[in-house]
Amino acid sequence: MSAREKPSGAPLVSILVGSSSDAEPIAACRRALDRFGIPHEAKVLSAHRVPRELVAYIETLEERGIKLVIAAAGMAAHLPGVIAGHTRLPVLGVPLAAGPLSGVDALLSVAQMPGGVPVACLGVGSSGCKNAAYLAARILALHDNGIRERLVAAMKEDSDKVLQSSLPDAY
Ligand code: RP5
Repeated sequence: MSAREKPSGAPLVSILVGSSSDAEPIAACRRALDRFGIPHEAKVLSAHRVPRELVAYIETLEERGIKLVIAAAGMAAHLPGVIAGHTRLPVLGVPLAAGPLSGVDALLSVAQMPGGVPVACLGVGSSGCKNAAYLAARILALHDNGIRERLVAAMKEDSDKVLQSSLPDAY
């Protein structure tokens, strides 16, 4: 499947962000999921601004066949933790660099979950969003050969790119 082609079928991954202002970093996640052929849906739902609507949405996930959730938010980023409190699906949390603390606030909020309510915390920003997609692919590949094959191919492409790269002669 080409990087631009949208995977078809019922969504396996739900992507949630806290605000439409999070669109740019989360695009890296969506592109990587497309590359792995993983159908996904993406929504804006804030744990602070629309808490009731968020919970109502989380309650639909399992019955619709969603296998895991990727949740990204900035500032006092409670979105991944609140989701983890309302579902038994794995939650991958991405802290985003929004506001005056450039993501340190969100990093601590997403990483420091109390025992028994796990959120797998990725790095801050776009690279964390991209890694959330790669981690989702690794998890889904355990039971899906198609995803496993596309993941292996993508990892090979990534490695080849490094091996074919070089530094310019002038420095
Ligand atoms: C968080 O607050 C969002 O995830 C976003 O990263 C940040 C700022 O949101 P806006 O004020 O731009 O809507 O909830």
